[in-house]
Amino acid sequence: MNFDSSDISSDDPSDTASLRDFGFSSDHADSFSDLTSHRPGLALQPARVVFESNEYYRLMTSSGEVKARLAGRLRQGGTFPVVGDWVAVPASQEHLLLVQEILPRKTRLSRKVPGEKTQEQVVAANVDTVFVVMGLDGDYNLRRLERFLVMVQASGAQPVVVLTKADLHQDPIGARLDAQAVAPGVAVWAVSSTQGEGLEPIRSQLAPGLTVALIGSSGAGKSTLLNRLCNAEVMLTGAVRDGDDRGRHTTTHRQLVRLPGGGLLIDNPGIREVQLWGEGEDLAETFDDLEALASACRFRDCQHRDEPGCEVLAAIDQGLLKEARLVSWRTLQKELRHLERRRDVAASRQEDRRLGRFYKRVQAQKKARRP
Ligand SMILES: Nc1nc2c(ncn2[C@@H]2O[C@H](COP(=O)(O)OP(=O)(O)OP(=O)(O)O)[C@@H](O)[C@H]2O)c(=O)[nH]1
Ligand SMILES: [Mg+2]
Ligand SMILES: [Zn+2]
Repeated sequence: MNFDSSDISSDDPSDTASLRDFGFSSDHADSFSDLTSHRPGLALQPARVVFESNEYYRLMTSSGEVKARLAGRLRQGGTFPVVGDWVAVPASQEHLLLVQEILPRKTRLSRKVPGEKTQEQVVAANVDTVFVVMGLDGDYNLRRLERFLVMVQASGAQPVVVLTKADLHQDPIGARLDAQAVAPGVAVWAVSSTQGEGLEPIRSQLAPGLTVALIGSSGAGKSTLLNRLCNAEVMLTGAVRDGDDRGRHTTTHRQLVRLPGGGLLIDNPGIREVQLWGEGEDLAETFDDLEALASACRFRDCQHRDEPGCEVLAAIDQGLLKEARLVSWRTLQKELRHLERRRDVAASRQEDRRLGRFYKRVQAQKKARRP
């Protein structure tokens, strides 16, 4: 199927109108044409991944939802589609389609896989905005909030902080101000999803076709917020544990839901422990206040420990900057540097293995040529 951007303005509602509702743009149409032009024999159509669980996918196509799995070629290459991805699948009516191509991602929300492995896990793709959802109960933790913000900054999407359970907090306004202090330049909202309070700024943010992902700990109230914005029980929700307010990992798959107003919301399972996947520079925006101070320190390589003329320490002394924020910045910087080193090692190991295979092949060819 030849699919170019002029098709987007087609009046035929059975054609691309529904894809446009799911965020399909002329850029996507162009990359779809590029990607599929080298496979002329196969009639392909664009589709968006709206559900993923154990390599089983549901895709939105111009003629509705279809079920899909991954073509062997993609699996062998280790490339897996995630919710939010635009993909190419056969334009057929089969019961189960095989995903043939993944279109280049505009943004990718990633973290390091849990455990020791130095490997990226893409959580969601082609996300415009990420709501970092945090409950104003035992879940409220500014250091974890900073971590989530760095994760979003590294993705290329716009972060927004949504503090839920405002009805459970004695001073939600104070909590919101404290959160704002660690999120310079980021919108911070406090809401009660159960009572339906404070949701207006969120609703107005969710423009038709805009993709928003929800991330946060288990029990933060991501699915409850989604249900409230949908005015329907789309996702299951589950009570948090007494004592520590931790959730029970109620949501176990990722899903993209279209809201009545046209916005697109991706619900995710709760993140147990945010391990970053990014680079040192990804700290710059989240720690904009601190980095601005640091650039005015007398020494360019100031460590902000006890050096004379240190603007960071001066700001802490004057009560303009919390020391905890400096500690947090150091911790995250150390973690990202460590990750960069591990990634270099992993890349050189991969290169060694590639060379190893190459030499083996050469040896085998030599042997075969010997009389
Ligand atoms: N009081 C109050 N409770 C809320 C609010 N939002 C969510 N909850 C409750 O918090 C609990 C957890 O909510 P969920 O929406 O399941 O949390 P989640 O973030 O989706 O959790 P996982 O799916 O495990 O990641 C449920 O009992 C909700 O009723 C709120 O604004 N106020
Ligand atoms: Mg949930
Ligand atoms: Zn300094």
